[in-house]
Amino acid sequence: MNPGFFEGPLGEGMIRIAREKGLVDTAIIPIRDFATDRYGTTDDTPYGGGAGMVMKVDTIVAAHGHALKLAQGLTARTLVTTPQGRTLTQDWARELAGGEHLVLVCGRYKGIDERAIWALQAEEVSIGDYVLSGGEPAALVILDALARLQPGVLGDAESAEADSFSEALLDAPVYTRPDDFRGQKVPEVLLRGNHEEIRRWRRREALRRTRERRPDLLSGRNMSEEDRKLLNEIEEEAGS
Ligand code: 6GU
Repeated sequence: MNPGFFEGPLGEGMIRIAREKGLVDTAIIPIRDFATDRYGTTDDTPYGGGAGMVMKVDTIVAAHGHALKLAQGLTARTLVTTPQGRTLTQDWARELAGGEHLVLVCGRYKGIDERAIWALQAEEVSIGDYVLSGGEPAALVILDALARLQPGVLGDAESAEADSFSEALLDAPVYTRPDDFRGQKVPEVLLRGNHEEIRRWRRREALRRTRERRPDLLSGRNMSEEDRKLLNEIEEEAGS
């Protein structure tokens, strides 16, 4: 793992705000510090041959032991980043954010010795169906997703918003000044200032986008009377 990778991102944006408010505490543990030889070896060639290197189980277990010591008795959960893992979702993020302490082990592309998963009692996490060269960017993604869910990190308005994503709908489009950009106009309804009309419009556009871009999010869903009605209107429009 490359500790320098984290310096910039931890000092910016949402994660920085959460840390400054004392709502999130982070520690970067360079795995190399726990190498068992004097050359700082953290990986080795795979048994059975093949390309790439595999992270050594003894090193990982030692570094993990240190991470648990830093947790000072808090209940810790361990995640290992890997494209083979369970995909992170907002539901899982919410569950993880509610935990006391998280240890994130950044795997490298070829992976870590399988025995480390069991030794650490770890869960494997992926952030999507594509391959990163290392788990570090994935760890930052996970950290951002969890930091913004800590109570007090977001303002009230935003956190109410965050709750609305628990509905797993895509957002309606948003606009700001000017109301006419090279002939592209902001939808009238947003300029009129009728709040009930705006709420309904946003709901309709959220449903429309979700239907167009992520129909999978709508399929297994309990729909309110209003949503059903709006979706019917959308479907009639689309059909005609
Ligand atoms: Cl968590 N790690 C790596 N190396 N690649 C990934 C990933 C994680 N999630 C998607 N691709």
